Amino acid sequence: MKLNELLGVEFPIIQGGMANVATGTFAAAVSNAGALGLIGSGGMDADSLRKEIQTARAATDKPFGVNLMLMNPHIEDLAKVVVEEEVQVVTTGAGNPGKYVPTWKEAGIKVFPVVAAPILAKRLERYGIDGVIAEGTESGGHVGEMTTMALVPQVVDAVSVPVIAAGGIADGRQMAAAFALGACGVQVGTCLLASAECPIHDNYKQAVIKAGANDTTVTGRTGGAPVRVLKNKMAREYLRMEKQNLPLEEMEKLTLGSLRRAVFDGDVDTGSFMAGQVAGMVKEVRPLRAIFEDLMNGCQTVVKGLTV
Ligand code: TUI
Repeated sequence: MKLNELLGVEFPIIQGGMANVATGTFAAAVSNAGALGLIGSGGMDADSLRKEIQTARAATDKPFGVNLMLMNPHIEDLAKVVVEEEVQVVTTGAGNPGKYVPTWKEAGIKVFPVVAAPILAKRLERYGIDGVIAEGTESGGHVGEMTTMALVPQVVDAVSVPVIAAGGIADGRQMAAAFALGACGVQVGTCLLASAECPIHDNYKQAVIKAGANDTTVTGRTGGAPVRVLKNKMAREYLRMEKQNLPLEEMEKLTLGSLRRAVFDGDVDTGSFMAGQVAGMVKEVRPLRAIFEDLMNGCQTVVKGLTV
């Protein structure tokens, strides 16, 4: 099954759920550029999600979806809003969405949970999900342990629904590799942070552009919520506190509101600049359409030119 046909979009590309970044306006811009846009509801409550869905609907006649971050304190309400607002696609992250899936499926929503291990993919298949997004630890934000290279084929072998690869994908070579691993499409986030349409502070875009191959790190491993961010003063301080085994509450003071400080204030010292390992490949701010066309054309060129 072709992912673009399954979703009713031009390219087999889904935008990552990026909390505080992916507004209704941004999701609509992604959909208008030919991929599947998602509203990142990670930092939202029910009213703000409803508003963003209405904004997206007014800005595009193409399909778009909502990403639900399962650690969101308002998750029960948000799970109802996507039904009431007749959202076409839901992706989930940072947990097991099993208990919500039957209601979403009854409402005709296409459901694609993000998983970081094959076991959860297998469990969720029984609930009637439409596909699964296998996200490797290369990605930005909340991450699992497995790499995309090891994870995707093992998820492909574990389930019979379509698999979408995520984590470490920013150009046509990586997109081609995802197809070679058995995926039917890709999810990208980091390479969209530096899009012209992305509504983040310019300091965030510049930090992604300036980042080199070794400039991300994972904070929060000790507390059980590992998050990949660009190295900065905040990240270094957090890692230092983790090494000292300081109490979780002390470290949480440091991260409280830190994603918002990055996205809205561009605070280069105390912000959490979530980004994946491919940040080192992102060199300039470009329009969404150009980013998607390059991914797609690059992928096709690579596939045609393979010699083994
Ligand atoms: O969810 C993400 N990426 C995110 S969420 C987020 S907001 C946040 N902010 C601060 C701390 C934590 C989160 C920023 N980035 N990606 C999808 C993803 N899901 N990655 C890993 C997982 C995952 C992990 C465990 C999915 C399921 C899971 O299951 C555990 C279980 O219950 O079986």
